[in-house]
Parts: sequence; structure tokens; C-alpha cells
Amino acid sequence: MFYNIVMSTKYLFPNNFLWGTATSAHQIEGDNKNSDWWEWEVTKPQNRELPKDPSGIACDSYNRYEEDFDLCKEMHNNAARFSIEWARVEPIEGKFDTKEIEHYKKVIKAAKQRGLKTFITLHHFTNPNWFQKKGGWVNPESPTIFKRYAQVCAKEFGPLADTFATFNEPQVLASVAYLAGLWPPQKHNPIESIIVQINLMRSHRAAYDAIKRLSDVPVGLVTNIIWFEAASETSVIDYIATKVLFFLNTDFFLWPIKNRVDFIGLNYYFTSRFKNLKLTPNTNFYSDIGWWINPQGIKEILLFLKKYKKPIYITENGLSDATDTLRRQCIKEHLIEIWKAIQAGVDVKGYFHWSLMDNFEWHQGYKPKFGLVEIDRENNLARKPRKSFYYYAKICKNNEVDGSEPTE
Ligand code: GCO
Repeated sequence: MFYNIVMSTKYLFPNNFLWGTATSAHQIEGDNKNSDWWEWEVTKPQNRELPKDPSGIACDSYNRYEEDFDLCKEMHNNAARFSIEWARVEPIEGKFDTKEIEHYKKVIKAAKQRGLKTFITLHHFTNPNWFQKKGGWVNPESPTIFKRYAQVCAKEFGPLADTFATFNEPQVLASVAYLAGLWPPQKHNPIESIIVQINLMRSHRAAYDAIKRLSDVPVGLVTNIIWFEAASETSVIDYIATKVLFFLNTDFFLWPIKNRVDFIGLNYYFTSRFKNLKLTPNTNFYSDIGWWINPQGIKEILLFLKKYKKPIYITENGLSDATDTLRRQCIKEHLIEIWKAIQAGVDVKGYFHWSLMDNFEWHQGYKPKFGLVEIDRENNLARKPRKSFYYYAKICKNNEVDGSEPTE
């Protein structure tokens, strides 16, 4: 008789490693009526294709945040990343809404009561409508305007927050809204896209300095980094393209702000692979929305970021997977690569899965399903944990990844 003994490797994470999920206000709260996105969604003419759906009530997390944090607790999370909605806190220029400030204090306290460290993003793509009407991030005054909001956040939420991130993915905002024209204000303007990128960086610096004067909370920035690969090692043109794109996506904007970040927040989702300057992925590990899931990419990026000598949090990683067939594999394989980077001396301090639950995926509406928890939109937005929820819960509980194939 033969016994098939399967030895599986265990990957133990450092003590105090943070485990959580990430969300953003506009994507889950609902009724974000004073924002530029809301206006863009509700004034959609017949002939405009985007957004696929309006955000509407979203997941109603503005009212159901306690239920959401209960899920985080059930998953044995010890941290949560979420955002404050600028359009609620400052609905009219210079007039801060004390009721909304109190609301967010309750939200932060609700997280803390459930043992979650709070990672608070001050700006996650949406703007107050009045700000956009004044020129948004093209306006040279935007850093001063954003600084005033950041100061209020530092004063009001600083005593409760564990970290602040000024911006989520400034480069994505500059390119998707001002170059690709997929998000409001739907521009195709390379010059404006560069101006926006510069103003976002100026705003980060101004906000960083202002927060530091008022609070001891670590302040960082969340950036989306793509790993780039050339399909063939012998293709010089593809090699150069990948290096240039990676430089623009990393050092080009991180180096100038390196003295004004206490940590780096890394969002990593996919790898872009080029053959004759055309995108050509080579595996069948794709998400529902066509992203090539390449776990090795996260390790390469982490090794690259080591030179910044800053703590790193994986502030987003995940995939759109409506049937929940690939999510466990995605989590496992990325975490193993992160573990390897930690062994190689990279100071990775936490992992936030995107996302806690299905939510409003910007111009793509509600079709992409990024959640560990399904939101049943036909049934009063009922929260229904997927299998991957329990898989991730086990990892968080044990502070360890089991290298064997995910089953249940
Ligand atoms: C982004 C954002 C999130 C997205 C997520 C999935 O990267 O665009 O931070 O808001 O929803 O990344 O696309």
C-alpha cells in the first residue's frame, strides 16, 4: 500500500503584521451627492457610455459601517483601510460640516472598537463638486485648498487615526481622468494630465507638512505600481519600453517626495507584458476584467522599492472574480511572493486585500466583483461572505499562509 504524504510549506509572517481589507468612501458609502463623480453620474446624457452604472446607494456603508467592520473582525483582521469623503466634510468651499466630521469620528471609533488599526485615506479619486468647478487639480491653487482640508482632518481625526495617506494613486487619477478620458472631467489632454500630476504632488507635500505640524500620525502616499515585462529578452525596443514605463510609474514621482513619506502604500494588481510594443500576456491567470494576474510581479516591485528604506504596506491587491474561483489562489500566491520579499529584507508591514466587498468600480459600475464578501444588490444589499472570505480569515488568524492548494 502506498501512502501519499503531502508536505505543505507554511509561510509565517512577522509578529505584528497587519492584515486587513481596503475600501474607499465613494465606492461603498452611497449618496455621495456633493461630489464631482455624483454630478457626472447623474447628468449622463443618452450618448455617453460611461459610467456603466451610477453609484447610487452603493453598499449603503454610510449607514452600515458597523456591520462591515463586524465582518472585518470575523475575518480576524487587525487593521482596516478606508477613506474620508472630502465632498462630505467640506461640501461648500471653506465650510466644514461638523455633522459629517462627527460621523467619520464614529466610523473610526467603530473600527477601533473592533481591534482594527485605522489606515485613513484623505483623497480617493473623488472631489467636492465646487472644487472641480474651480478647475480641480489643474488649478494652481489646488495645493492650498487641499492643505486646508488635510489640516482639518489632522486636527479632528489625528487623535483617532493610526496612519494617514494623503492620496490614493495620484498617477492613475492624472492619467485616467485627464488622458484616457474615462473619469470626470473626461479629458484627453496630455499637458493637463502632467499639470494635474504636478499639482497632486505639490498637494501631497503641502498636506504632509501641515499634518506633521498638528499630529504625530505617520503620513504616506498610496501608489499603484504595474510590473512591466518584455516578452522576449532579445527585443531591445520592448526592453526599453518596459524600463521607461516602470521609471515613470515609480522613481519619477516617488523620488521627489521621498523625504515626505513615512511609509509607502503599494497597490499592485497586474503585469503588463510587451511584444513589439503590444500588450501580450502569456498565461491564463486573468481576472474577469482581463488583468493578467502575475504574483511574481509584486516581489519584483518590493525588491525595487527596498532602496527607499521606508516601511511598505500593500494597500491594495486583489482581482475581479465573480465566481470566486481564482481569488484564493491569487491571495495565496501574492502572499508567498510578499513573504519572499520580507525574507530578502524588504520591510513589508501589512497587507490589505481589495476589497472587503463588491462595490462601485468607477466607470465600470457594479459588474466587476472584487469582494471577499458578495453584495446582493437584489436583496437589500445583503452581505454574503464568499469562500475566499473564510480562506483569508484563516491566514489572518494564523499569521501564516499554507502553501498547499486552497480547497475550502
Ligand atoms: C484603484 C483604486 C480602487 C479600485 C481597485 C480595483 O486602484 O483604481 O484604488 O478604487 O477600485 O483598484 O480596480
